Amino acid sequence: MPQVGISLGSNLGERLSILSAAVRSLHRPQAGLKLLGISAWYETEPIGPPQPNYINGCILLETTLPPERLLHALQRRENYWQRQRRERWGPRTLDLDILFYDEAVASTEELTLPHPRMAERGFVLVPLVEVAPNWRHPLDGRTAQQLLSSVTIQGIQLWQDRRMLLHEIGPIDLRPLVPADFGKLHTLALRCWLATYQGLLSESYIQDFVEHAYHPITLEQALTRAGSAFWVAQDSTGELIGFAQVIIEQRSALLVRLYVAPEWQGHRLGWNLWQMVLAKMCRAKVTTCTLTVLQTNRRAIQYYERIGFKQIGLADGERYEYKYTINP
Ligand code: A4P
Ligand code: MG
Repeated sequence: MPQVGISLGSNLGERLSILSAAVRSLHRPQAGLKLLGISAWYETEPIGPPQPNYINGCILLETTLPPERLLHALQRRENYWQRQRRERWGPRTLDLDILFYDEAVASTEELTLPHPRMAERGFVLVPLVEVAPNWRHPLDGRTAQQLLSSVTIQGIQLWQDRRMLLHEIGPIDLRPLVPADFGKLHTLALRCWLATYQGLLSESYIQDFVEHAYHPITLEQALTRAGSAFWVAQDSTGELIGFAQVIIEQRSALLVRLYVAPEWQGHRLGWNLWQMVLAKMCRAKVTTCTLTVLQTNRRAIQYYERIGFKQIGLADGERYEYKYTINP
């Protein structure tokens, strides 16, 4: 099956969550798109007119789509992020370029292969060598690694070192909660609560609370409440492994819950889930997200602070209030 290198870039909005949502959306084995590799993310100084710094990265895909159809699939994803095309090389929420399609050479009005400017650009080649070091440029004969050694890498800095491993990102899907999930969600919530609040709340309190908060009637209300968005994450076998709910009112959102199955903690699912939720809020033009957390829940506090929430005060019930400001 053909292998393609794709370069990703963003310099507007919540750059990282847009990019990681784009990467996830490009792993669709049934639709002929399979992720083979993901690079680290780099922050790069802009080439072209003055504009904010970019985050860039590369992925390697295996695909059954012919080149033009792949290009259209990428353009639909750019459009989803309200990509505006005002000036050439101007700022954008998402740019997806096909760097190469195997060793194909093509030049039509729509598509040039390999990408005509890839060999000059450090922000393309630095991440590319992580996923396809031995790919050989069909016109110039050099490998990606050799191309990299002849460009400057000034202005390119590692932004997120830990690569998103395929087994973590590929099979995970975030989708809206539906009533058929209620039973499974109740079981998962109880496991999450017991793991999270062990030693902080009594077991009988936790059981009563979950019984009520994850009762089908309460969940039905959560689904139908104005502005409420409730998502579940599932693995490739369809098992629920995380969930999140936000209530959006105009430009603000309240993060009501964000939980990851205990056996998935430490696997970056919490981070990925948050990035997915953030991407949804960003699309809904939300500018701030708040939450409250029990003062004794050190683990959750550490987690929220690590992902960028700032404490803004106290809330009822011995809780802290936290706020996250979303990039416009
Ligand atoms: N097109 C032709 N070949 C391809 C291909 N291999 N992949 C056509 C994707 N598209 C291809 O692209 C314009 C047209 O190119 C498309 O309609 C498609 O039919 P576009 O994405 O609408 O516009 P663009 O991206 O502004 O144009 P261009 O010329 O592709 O820009 P570049 O070269 O991608 O540069 N600085 C940093 N640090 N990081 C960046 O990521 N990106 C750019 C954009 C400028 N400066 C940057 C970065
Ligand atoms: Mg482009």
